Amino acid sequence: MHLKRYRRATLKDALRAVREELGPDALVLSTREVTATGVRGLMGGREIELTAAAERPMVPDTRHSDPEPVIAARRSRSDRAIDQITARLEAAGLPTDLAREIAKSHPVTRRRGADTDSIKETLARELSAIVAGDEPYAPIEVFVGPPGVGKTTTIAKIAAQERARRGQRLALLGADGFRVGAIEQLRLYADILGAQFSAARTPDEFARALDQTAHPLLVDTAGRSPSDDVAKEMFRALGTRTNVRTHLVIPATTSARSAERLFERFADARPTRVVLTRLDEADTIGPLVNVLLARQVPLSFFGTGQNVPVDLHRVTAPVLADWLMGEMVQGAVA
Ligand SMILES: Nc1nc2c(ncn2[C@@H]2O[C@H](COP(=O)(O)OP(=O)(O)OP(=O)(O)O)[C@@H](O)[C@H]2O)c(=O)[nH]1
Ligand SMILES: [Mg+2]
Repeated sequence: MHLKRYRRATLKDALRAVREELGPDALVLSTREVTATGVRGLMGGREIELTAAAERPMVPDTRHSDPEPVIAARRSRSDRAIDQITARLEAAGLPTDLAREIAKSHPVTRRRGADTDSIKETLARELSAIVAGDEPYAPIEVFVGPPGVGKTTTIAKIAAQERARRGQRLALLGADGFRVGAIEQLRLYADILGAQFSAARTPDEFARALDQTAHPLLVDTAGRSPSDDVAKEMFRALGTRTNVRTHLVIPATTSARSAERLFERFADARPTRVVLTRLDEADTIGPLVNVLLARQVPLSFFGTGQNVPVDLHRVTAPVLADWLMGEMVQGAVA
């Protein structure tokens, strides 16, 4: 659809110009009387402004060069502005379709020459569904995920930050009783922090520990799939409780496909949050954002390095937007 605006002395003149340029099928969208341009306008002269639309491209008019910007041109300027924002978001690693959707939701009046801050505001707004924010702890917070992704480290960072910030001591439960040293690592952190610690090696011990340990309780699990019999029973014990929030811990370097597989593998654990670790090693988290949006699972924490406790951040909308636009958060903001 091609739009063009005409200004002529009379309606008849304007209609003739439309027919000559856009053909007999052109559609007149609006007409109005306006102050004439130039000297005639200064003398109080009036003229007709007519807007018309046609299916076919406009024929260049060499007889009457219209000084008014045409609406079609204005449209394409807006498209170009969307293209530019899309390109910025793609450069940040967001998949093209998602980048374009977000660019389109950028306020129309701020599209041209959009600065990074305004793009971050739009990102923060559009991605709020996958941000857990500064929510209070559930009585039982469980961390599951494949081996070596940073479950124990994440728990230690959370407990240490809470201790430092609010003097709150979160209790720790090690349900990873199958590997020598696995529980000891968590026990050591609990000792340092003066936190209550318990360990569970069997599903019975696990159920007892969930009831008897103080809350909020952070639960570390074995880095194995819940399809293992013992882990399965433990997850079943958790599934019967309403006071549990389960976080799936995934390295930020995971591909979208692998993340999908992890969600399937840990489906029994019913994760309702995702912790991304190793952001310090990832170029972008754009593809994972897409997976989380599709599943509507919010991000709870970002792990940004090996240092306990500073390399952990609660995921708020501005924090997520900062990371996506390549502006990393420094220091603890949990
Ligand atoms: N670079 C980087 N390393 C991390 C991060 N989080 C954890 N690590 C490191 O990853 C390694 C494994 O961390 P753990 O916390 O033991 O991982 P886990 O998931 O508990 O491992 P398993 O108990 O064996 O399943 C350690 O060397 C951590 O220091 C992170 O955000 N960035
Ligand atoms: Mg561990």
